[in-house]
Amino acid sequence: MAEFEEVTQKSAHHPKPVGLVLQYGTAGFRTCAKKLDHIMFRMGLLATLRSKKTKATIGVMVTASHNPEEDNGVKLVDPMGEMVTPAWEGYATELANAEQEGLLPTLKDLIEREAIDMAQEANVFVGKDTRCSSESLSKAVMDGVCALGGHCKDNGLVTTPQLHYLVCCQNTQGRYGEATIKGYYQKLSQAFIQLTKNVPNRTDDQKTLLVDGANGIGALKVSEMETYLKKELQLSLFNDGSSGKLNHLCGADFVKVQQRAPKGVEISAGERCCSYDGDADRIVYYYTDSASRFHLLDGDKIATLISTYLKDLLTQAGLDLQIAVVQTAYANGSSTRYLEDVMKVIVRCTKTGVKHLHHAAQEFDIGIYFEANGHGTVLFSKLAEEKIQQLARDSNANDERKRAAFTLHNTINLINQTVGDAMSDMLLIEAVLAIRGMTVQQWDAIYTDLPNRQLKVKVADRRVIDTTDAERRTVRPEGLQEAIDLLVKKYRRARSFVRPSGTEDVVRVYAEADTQESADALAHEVSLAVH
Ligand code: 16G
Ligand code: ZN
Repeated sequence: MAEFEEVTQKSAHHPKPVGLVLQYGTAGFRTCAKKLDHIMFRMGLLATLRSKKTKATIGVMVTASHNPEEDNGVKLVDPMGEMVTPAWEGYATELANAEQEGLLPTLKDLIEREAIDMAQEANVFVGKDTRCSSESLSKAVMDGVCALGGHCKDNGLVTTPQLHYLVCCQNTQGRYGEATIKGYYQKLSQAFIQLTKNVPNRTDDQKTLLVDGANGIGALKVSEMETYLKKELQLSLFNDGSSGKLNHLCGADFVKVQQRAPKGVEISAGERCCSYDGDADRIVYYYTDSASRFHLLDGDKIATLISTYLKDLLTQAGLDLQIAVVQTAYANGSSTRYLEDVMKVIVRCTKTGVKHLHHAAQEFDIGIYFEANGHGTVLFSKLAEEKIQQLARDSNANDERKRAAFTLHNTINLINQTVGDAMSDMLLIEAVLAIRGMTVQQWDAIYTDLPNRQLKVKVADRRVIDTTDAERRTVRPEGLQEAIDLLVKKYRRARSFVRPSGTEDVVRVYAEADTQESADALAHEVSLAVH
C-alpha cells in the first residue's frame, strides 16, 4: 500500500539510534531533546492510527513540562481531552523502541490487533511549548501524520491544557467551547468577569496578582489572555522568557520543591504570587510575611479552598450532589484531616500521576483532584451539570438558590475539565478569593501544614520496590515496610512512605512530622533503610 511506502521513505529521515530504549512514562516520553526526533515521527504515526480508531481528532503535545530547557517530550491527547489509554501507552512504547527495520512490521501488527480501518480519515492537532527544540520536533510529528495520510493542524505555541481544550472542543462540535485559542480566552474570561463583577468592595490589592511564568509558554499565553480580562484582574508578569532560562530557578516545580520564592520576582510582604510550570498545567501560590518568611500554598491548599467554596454553593443551592477530593500519598496529612474531619467531604487517595486522579474524580458528582505539586482541576458529572442548569432556569426556585446555581454555572465555565490548567486554576482561585473576600493569609490559615521533607535516593534498581495502598506502603523488598513503621513510631504525628519515581531513576522518600527537625530526621532515616 502506498501509505506504507511513505512511512518507509519518511522514517529514513527520522532514524532511530540503534539500541536506544525509551518508555511512555507517567507523562509521555521525556528525555534529552536530541534523542527524540524518531520518537516524534512515530508518535505522529501513532496519533494518526488512534484518530482512525476513535474516528475523532487526537492531540499531540510537544513539551517536557518542568524539565530543563535541553529536554523535551511528547504526550498524546485522547478525544475528550483525556490522557491516552494504558493499552495505547503500551503501543507507544512498542513503536518507539522498534529498530528501523522493525518499524513497519510493528505498525502493521498494531493495525491488525486494533482492527484499524486504514480508509478512515484521520485528524491530528499538534501543539508545542517554547523550547528551542520544539519547532523541529513538532515538524517531525507532522511528518509522521502525513506519512499515513492524516490531516494535521499545527496549533503552534500553546500550553498543554490549551491543546487538551482544543481537542475536546473539536470532538464535541463546540459544546465545550469554540475550538480556537480565542474561544478559550473568551470562555474563561467571560466566566471570570461574570463571577467577580458584582463582588462588593473588591480592592486594587485583590485585583493584582504577581505571576511567575517560568520563562515558558504560560508567560506568553497569560499575557495574551490578560486583555480579555478587562482589568478585572491585573497581572504583574515575571520570568516572561525575555531574558531568563526556562524553569531555571523559577516555576512551580522549583517553588514547591525548594519551598522558596523564584528568582526574578520582586515580592513585597503579603503580596499574592503564583508560579506556573513549563507547560502551564501546574500552579502554586505563595507569599512572604512581614518577617520575610516564605509561605507556600500548594495543590492541597488549592483543593481545600475550592472544595469549601463549592460545598457552600451546593448548600445555598439546596442541591444534593456528592462532592469528593482526590489526593495522592504526597498530600499533607493536615489537609486530609481537615477535609475529612472538618469539612466532612469524601477523600480518596490514588497513585501518583494525573491519569489516576482524573479517573478517580470521575466517579463522583463533583470530583476535585489536585496533586500536592499543583496539578489539578474539578470534574462535574453530566448529572451535576444538568441539575445546576435546571435550577438556574427554574422559575419556582427562590433567589438565593438561583443565584447559587448561576454562580455554579459560571464556575463550571471557568474550569478546564480536561486536565489541570494553571491559567484556569488561577482564575478560579482569584474568583473564589474575591467572592469570599479572603486574603492569601486567610486562605493559608484554613489549616496548618505539617512540616515535611522529600528526598531522592539513588539505588541500583528502583524496580525492586513494589508498593500498595496507593503507594503508601511497600510490599517488597521484604522487611522494608516494617522498618519504616518502626521509624515512624519514634516521631509525633509522623507518616512516611517510599516509592520508585516514574520519571527519574531514583526512589522518592516522603516524611512528615510535628516539627521540621523530626520530618528531616525521619526522611533521612527512611532513606537509609531504602539503601
Ligand atoms: C508526572 C506527572 C505528575 C506526577 C509526576 C511524578 C502527569 C501529567 N504528570 O510529571 O502528575 O506528579 O510525574 O513524578 O501525569 P515521579 O513519578 O518522578 O515522582
Ligand atoms: Zn507540566
